Amino acid sequence: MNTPRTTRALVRRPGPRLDDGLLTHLERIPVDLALAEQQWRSYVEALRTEGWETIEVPPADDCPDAVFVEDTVVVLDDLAVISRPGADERKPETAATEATLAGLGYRIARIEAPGTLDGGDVLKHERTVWVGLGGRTNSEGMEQLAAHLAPLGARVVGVPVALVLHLKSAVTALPDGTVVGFEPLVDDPGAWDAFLPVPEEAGSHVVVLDESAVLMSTSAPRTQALLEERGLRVVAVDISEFEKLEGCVTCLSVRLRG
Ligand code: CIR
Repeated sequence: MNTPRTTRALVRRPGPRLDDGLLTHLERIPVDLALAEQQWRSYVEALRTEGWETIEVPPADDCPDAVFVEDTVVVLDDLAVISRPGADERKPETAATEATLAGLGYRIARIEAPGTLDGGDVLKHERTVWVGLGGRTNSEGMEQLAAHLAPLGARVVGVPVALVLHLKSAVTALPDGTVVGFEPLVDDPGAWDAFLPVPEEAGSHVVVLDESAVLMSTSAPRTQALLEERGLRVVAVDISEFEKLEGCVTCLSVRLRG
């Protein structure tokens, strides 16, 4: 891209209790904390290399899952909708995200009880916002999000999520809006007009870097090749320690545009 970009991303460094992170669908495998810290630094460095300014949300060392900062907020234009995580252990994570975004000048809205919503359940492409309804996000949370986003012209669509933790554990969108997912773990592949099956679970997870590039995990080499054949440039990072905790590349940042 030749035009200057004003893209920023929130990140949050892993804390000392990372190994106590919640698990829903996976058996626990011990996390190597030093390796996780190194992988996190490489992830942040990859974003920076791609032209993203990274902004750290202050750490929440009492919250093992705080590194998965995506779950604490949904940002559209100048509005930050602070989430209300479905897992009680994660509810304290949102305060510092809110303070950080307020400090950056974002308007703040909040998901309130009895609504619950994790940012990982929210997939956006242009003005369409799909919300995964499953273990973490309920219909009250989705309706509150829809009310906050409606003035910005966004259309919210609910989709079921039962086979994985979050909607974005199952599907994400390529820069052109094509939704990618590993079909055995997608509850309703028919929910999207343009759906591209990928051959690996981790291939479902892409972070859009720009119109022609995505960030992915090194755990999905066959999907990487598939996307490169489609003309995309793929930046691959090793996030094995976060994958042990049901995390993926999307969960580790919140992209802010504009
Ligand atoms: C959790 O269960 O909440 C964390 N161990 C993993 C969260 C991953 N976040 C995401 O998919 N957006």
